[in-house]
Amino acid sequence: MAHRYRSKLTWADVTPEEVYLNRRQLMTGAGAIFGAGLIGGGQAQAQAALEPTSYDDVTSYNNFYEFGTGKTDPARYAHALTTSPWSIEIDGLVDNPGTYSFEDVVDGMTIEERIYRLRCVEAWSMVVPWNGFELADLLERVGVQDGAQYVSFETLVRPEEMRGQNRNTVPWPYREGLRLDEAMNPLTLMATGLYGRDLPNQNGAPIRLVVPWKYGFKSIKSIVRISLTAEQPENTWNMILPNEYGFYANVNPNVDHPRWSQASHRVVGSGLFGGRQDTLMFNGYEEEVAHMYEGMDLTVNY
Ligand SMILES: Nc1nc2c(c(=O)[nH]1)N[C@H]1C(S)=C(S)[C@@H](COP(=O)(O)O)O[C@H]1N2
Ligand SMILES: [Mo]
Repeated sequence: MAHRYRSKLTWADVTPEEVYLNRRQLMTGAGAIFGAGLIGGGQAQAQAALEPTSYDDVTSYNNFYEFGTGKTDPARYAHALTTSPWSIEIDGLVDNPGTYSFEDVVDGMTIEERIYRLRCVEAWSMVVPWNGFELADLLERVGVQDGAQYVSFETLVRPEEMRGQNRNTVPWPYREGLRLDEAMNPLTLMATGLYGRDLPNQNGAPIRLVVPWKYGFKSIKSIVRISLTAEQPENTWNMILPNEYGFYANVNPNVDHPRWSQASHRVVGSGLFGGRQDTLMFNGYEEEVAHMYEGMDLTVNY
């Protein structure tokens, strides 16, 4: 496979700063570490000062309306979900459409660790060490046809196991979408685990999307359908509240939500540097993704 620039945080970036700086001094060519890091210069320093959100917080403070609207509902009720067997329908403008088992999808994929900040539109954030593969690798395997311009995703509908689906809080299935170039961006991950373990049900087992430069609602969980389309697909929060949530949902500290500021966020958990943090353009991933939005008015395409 052709070499592709892979940009990711490493454990070094999220180790408490003092430990990290000591480790750096022991390494030769330490500059390369920062150079290969997520973002350069002063922002890299800010990233280095982060520590990953604890496993407990990542798995007990969740949004997953299929199990209820409370932050602790998913951890309480998602165990009821059967995640094996699991199949994913891949259809639309692809060379090899079909129903793939979870095992088929993961087989042959390179599972890597990606430590990403997740920024919810509700103005809180976490740092999560995900395990997964690039969506681009899956799309290349199924063969994207000419004319495909978007990718849409759907979550499972199974009210017997997903108790929140017995209420019409959102129109089921939960759905999301990306422009094809966004889907092919090397940062876009299909996550199958976190902290080196299988994905807990409350985090979207057995497979979910992670798009770190977009608000968390784009990162759809427990995916059962992926479609390649010519038209821009619908996405759940835009369907419900179009004036508050757009299709793009790029993290942007300069475009406030109609009901609250997006300039800063609360860091979930009691980490070393917990508290509030300034929100960065594209959630800190500007270097990797800003080129995709050149010429677009991000206050219109919010
Ligand atoms: N199917 C589905 N996916 C979903 C959601 C949801 O309610 N249903 N919530 C989204 C929101 S708002 C956020 S912030 C993230 C939270 O991911 P986490 O619980 O793993 O931190 O999942 C997103 N994916
Ligand atoms: Mo969210």
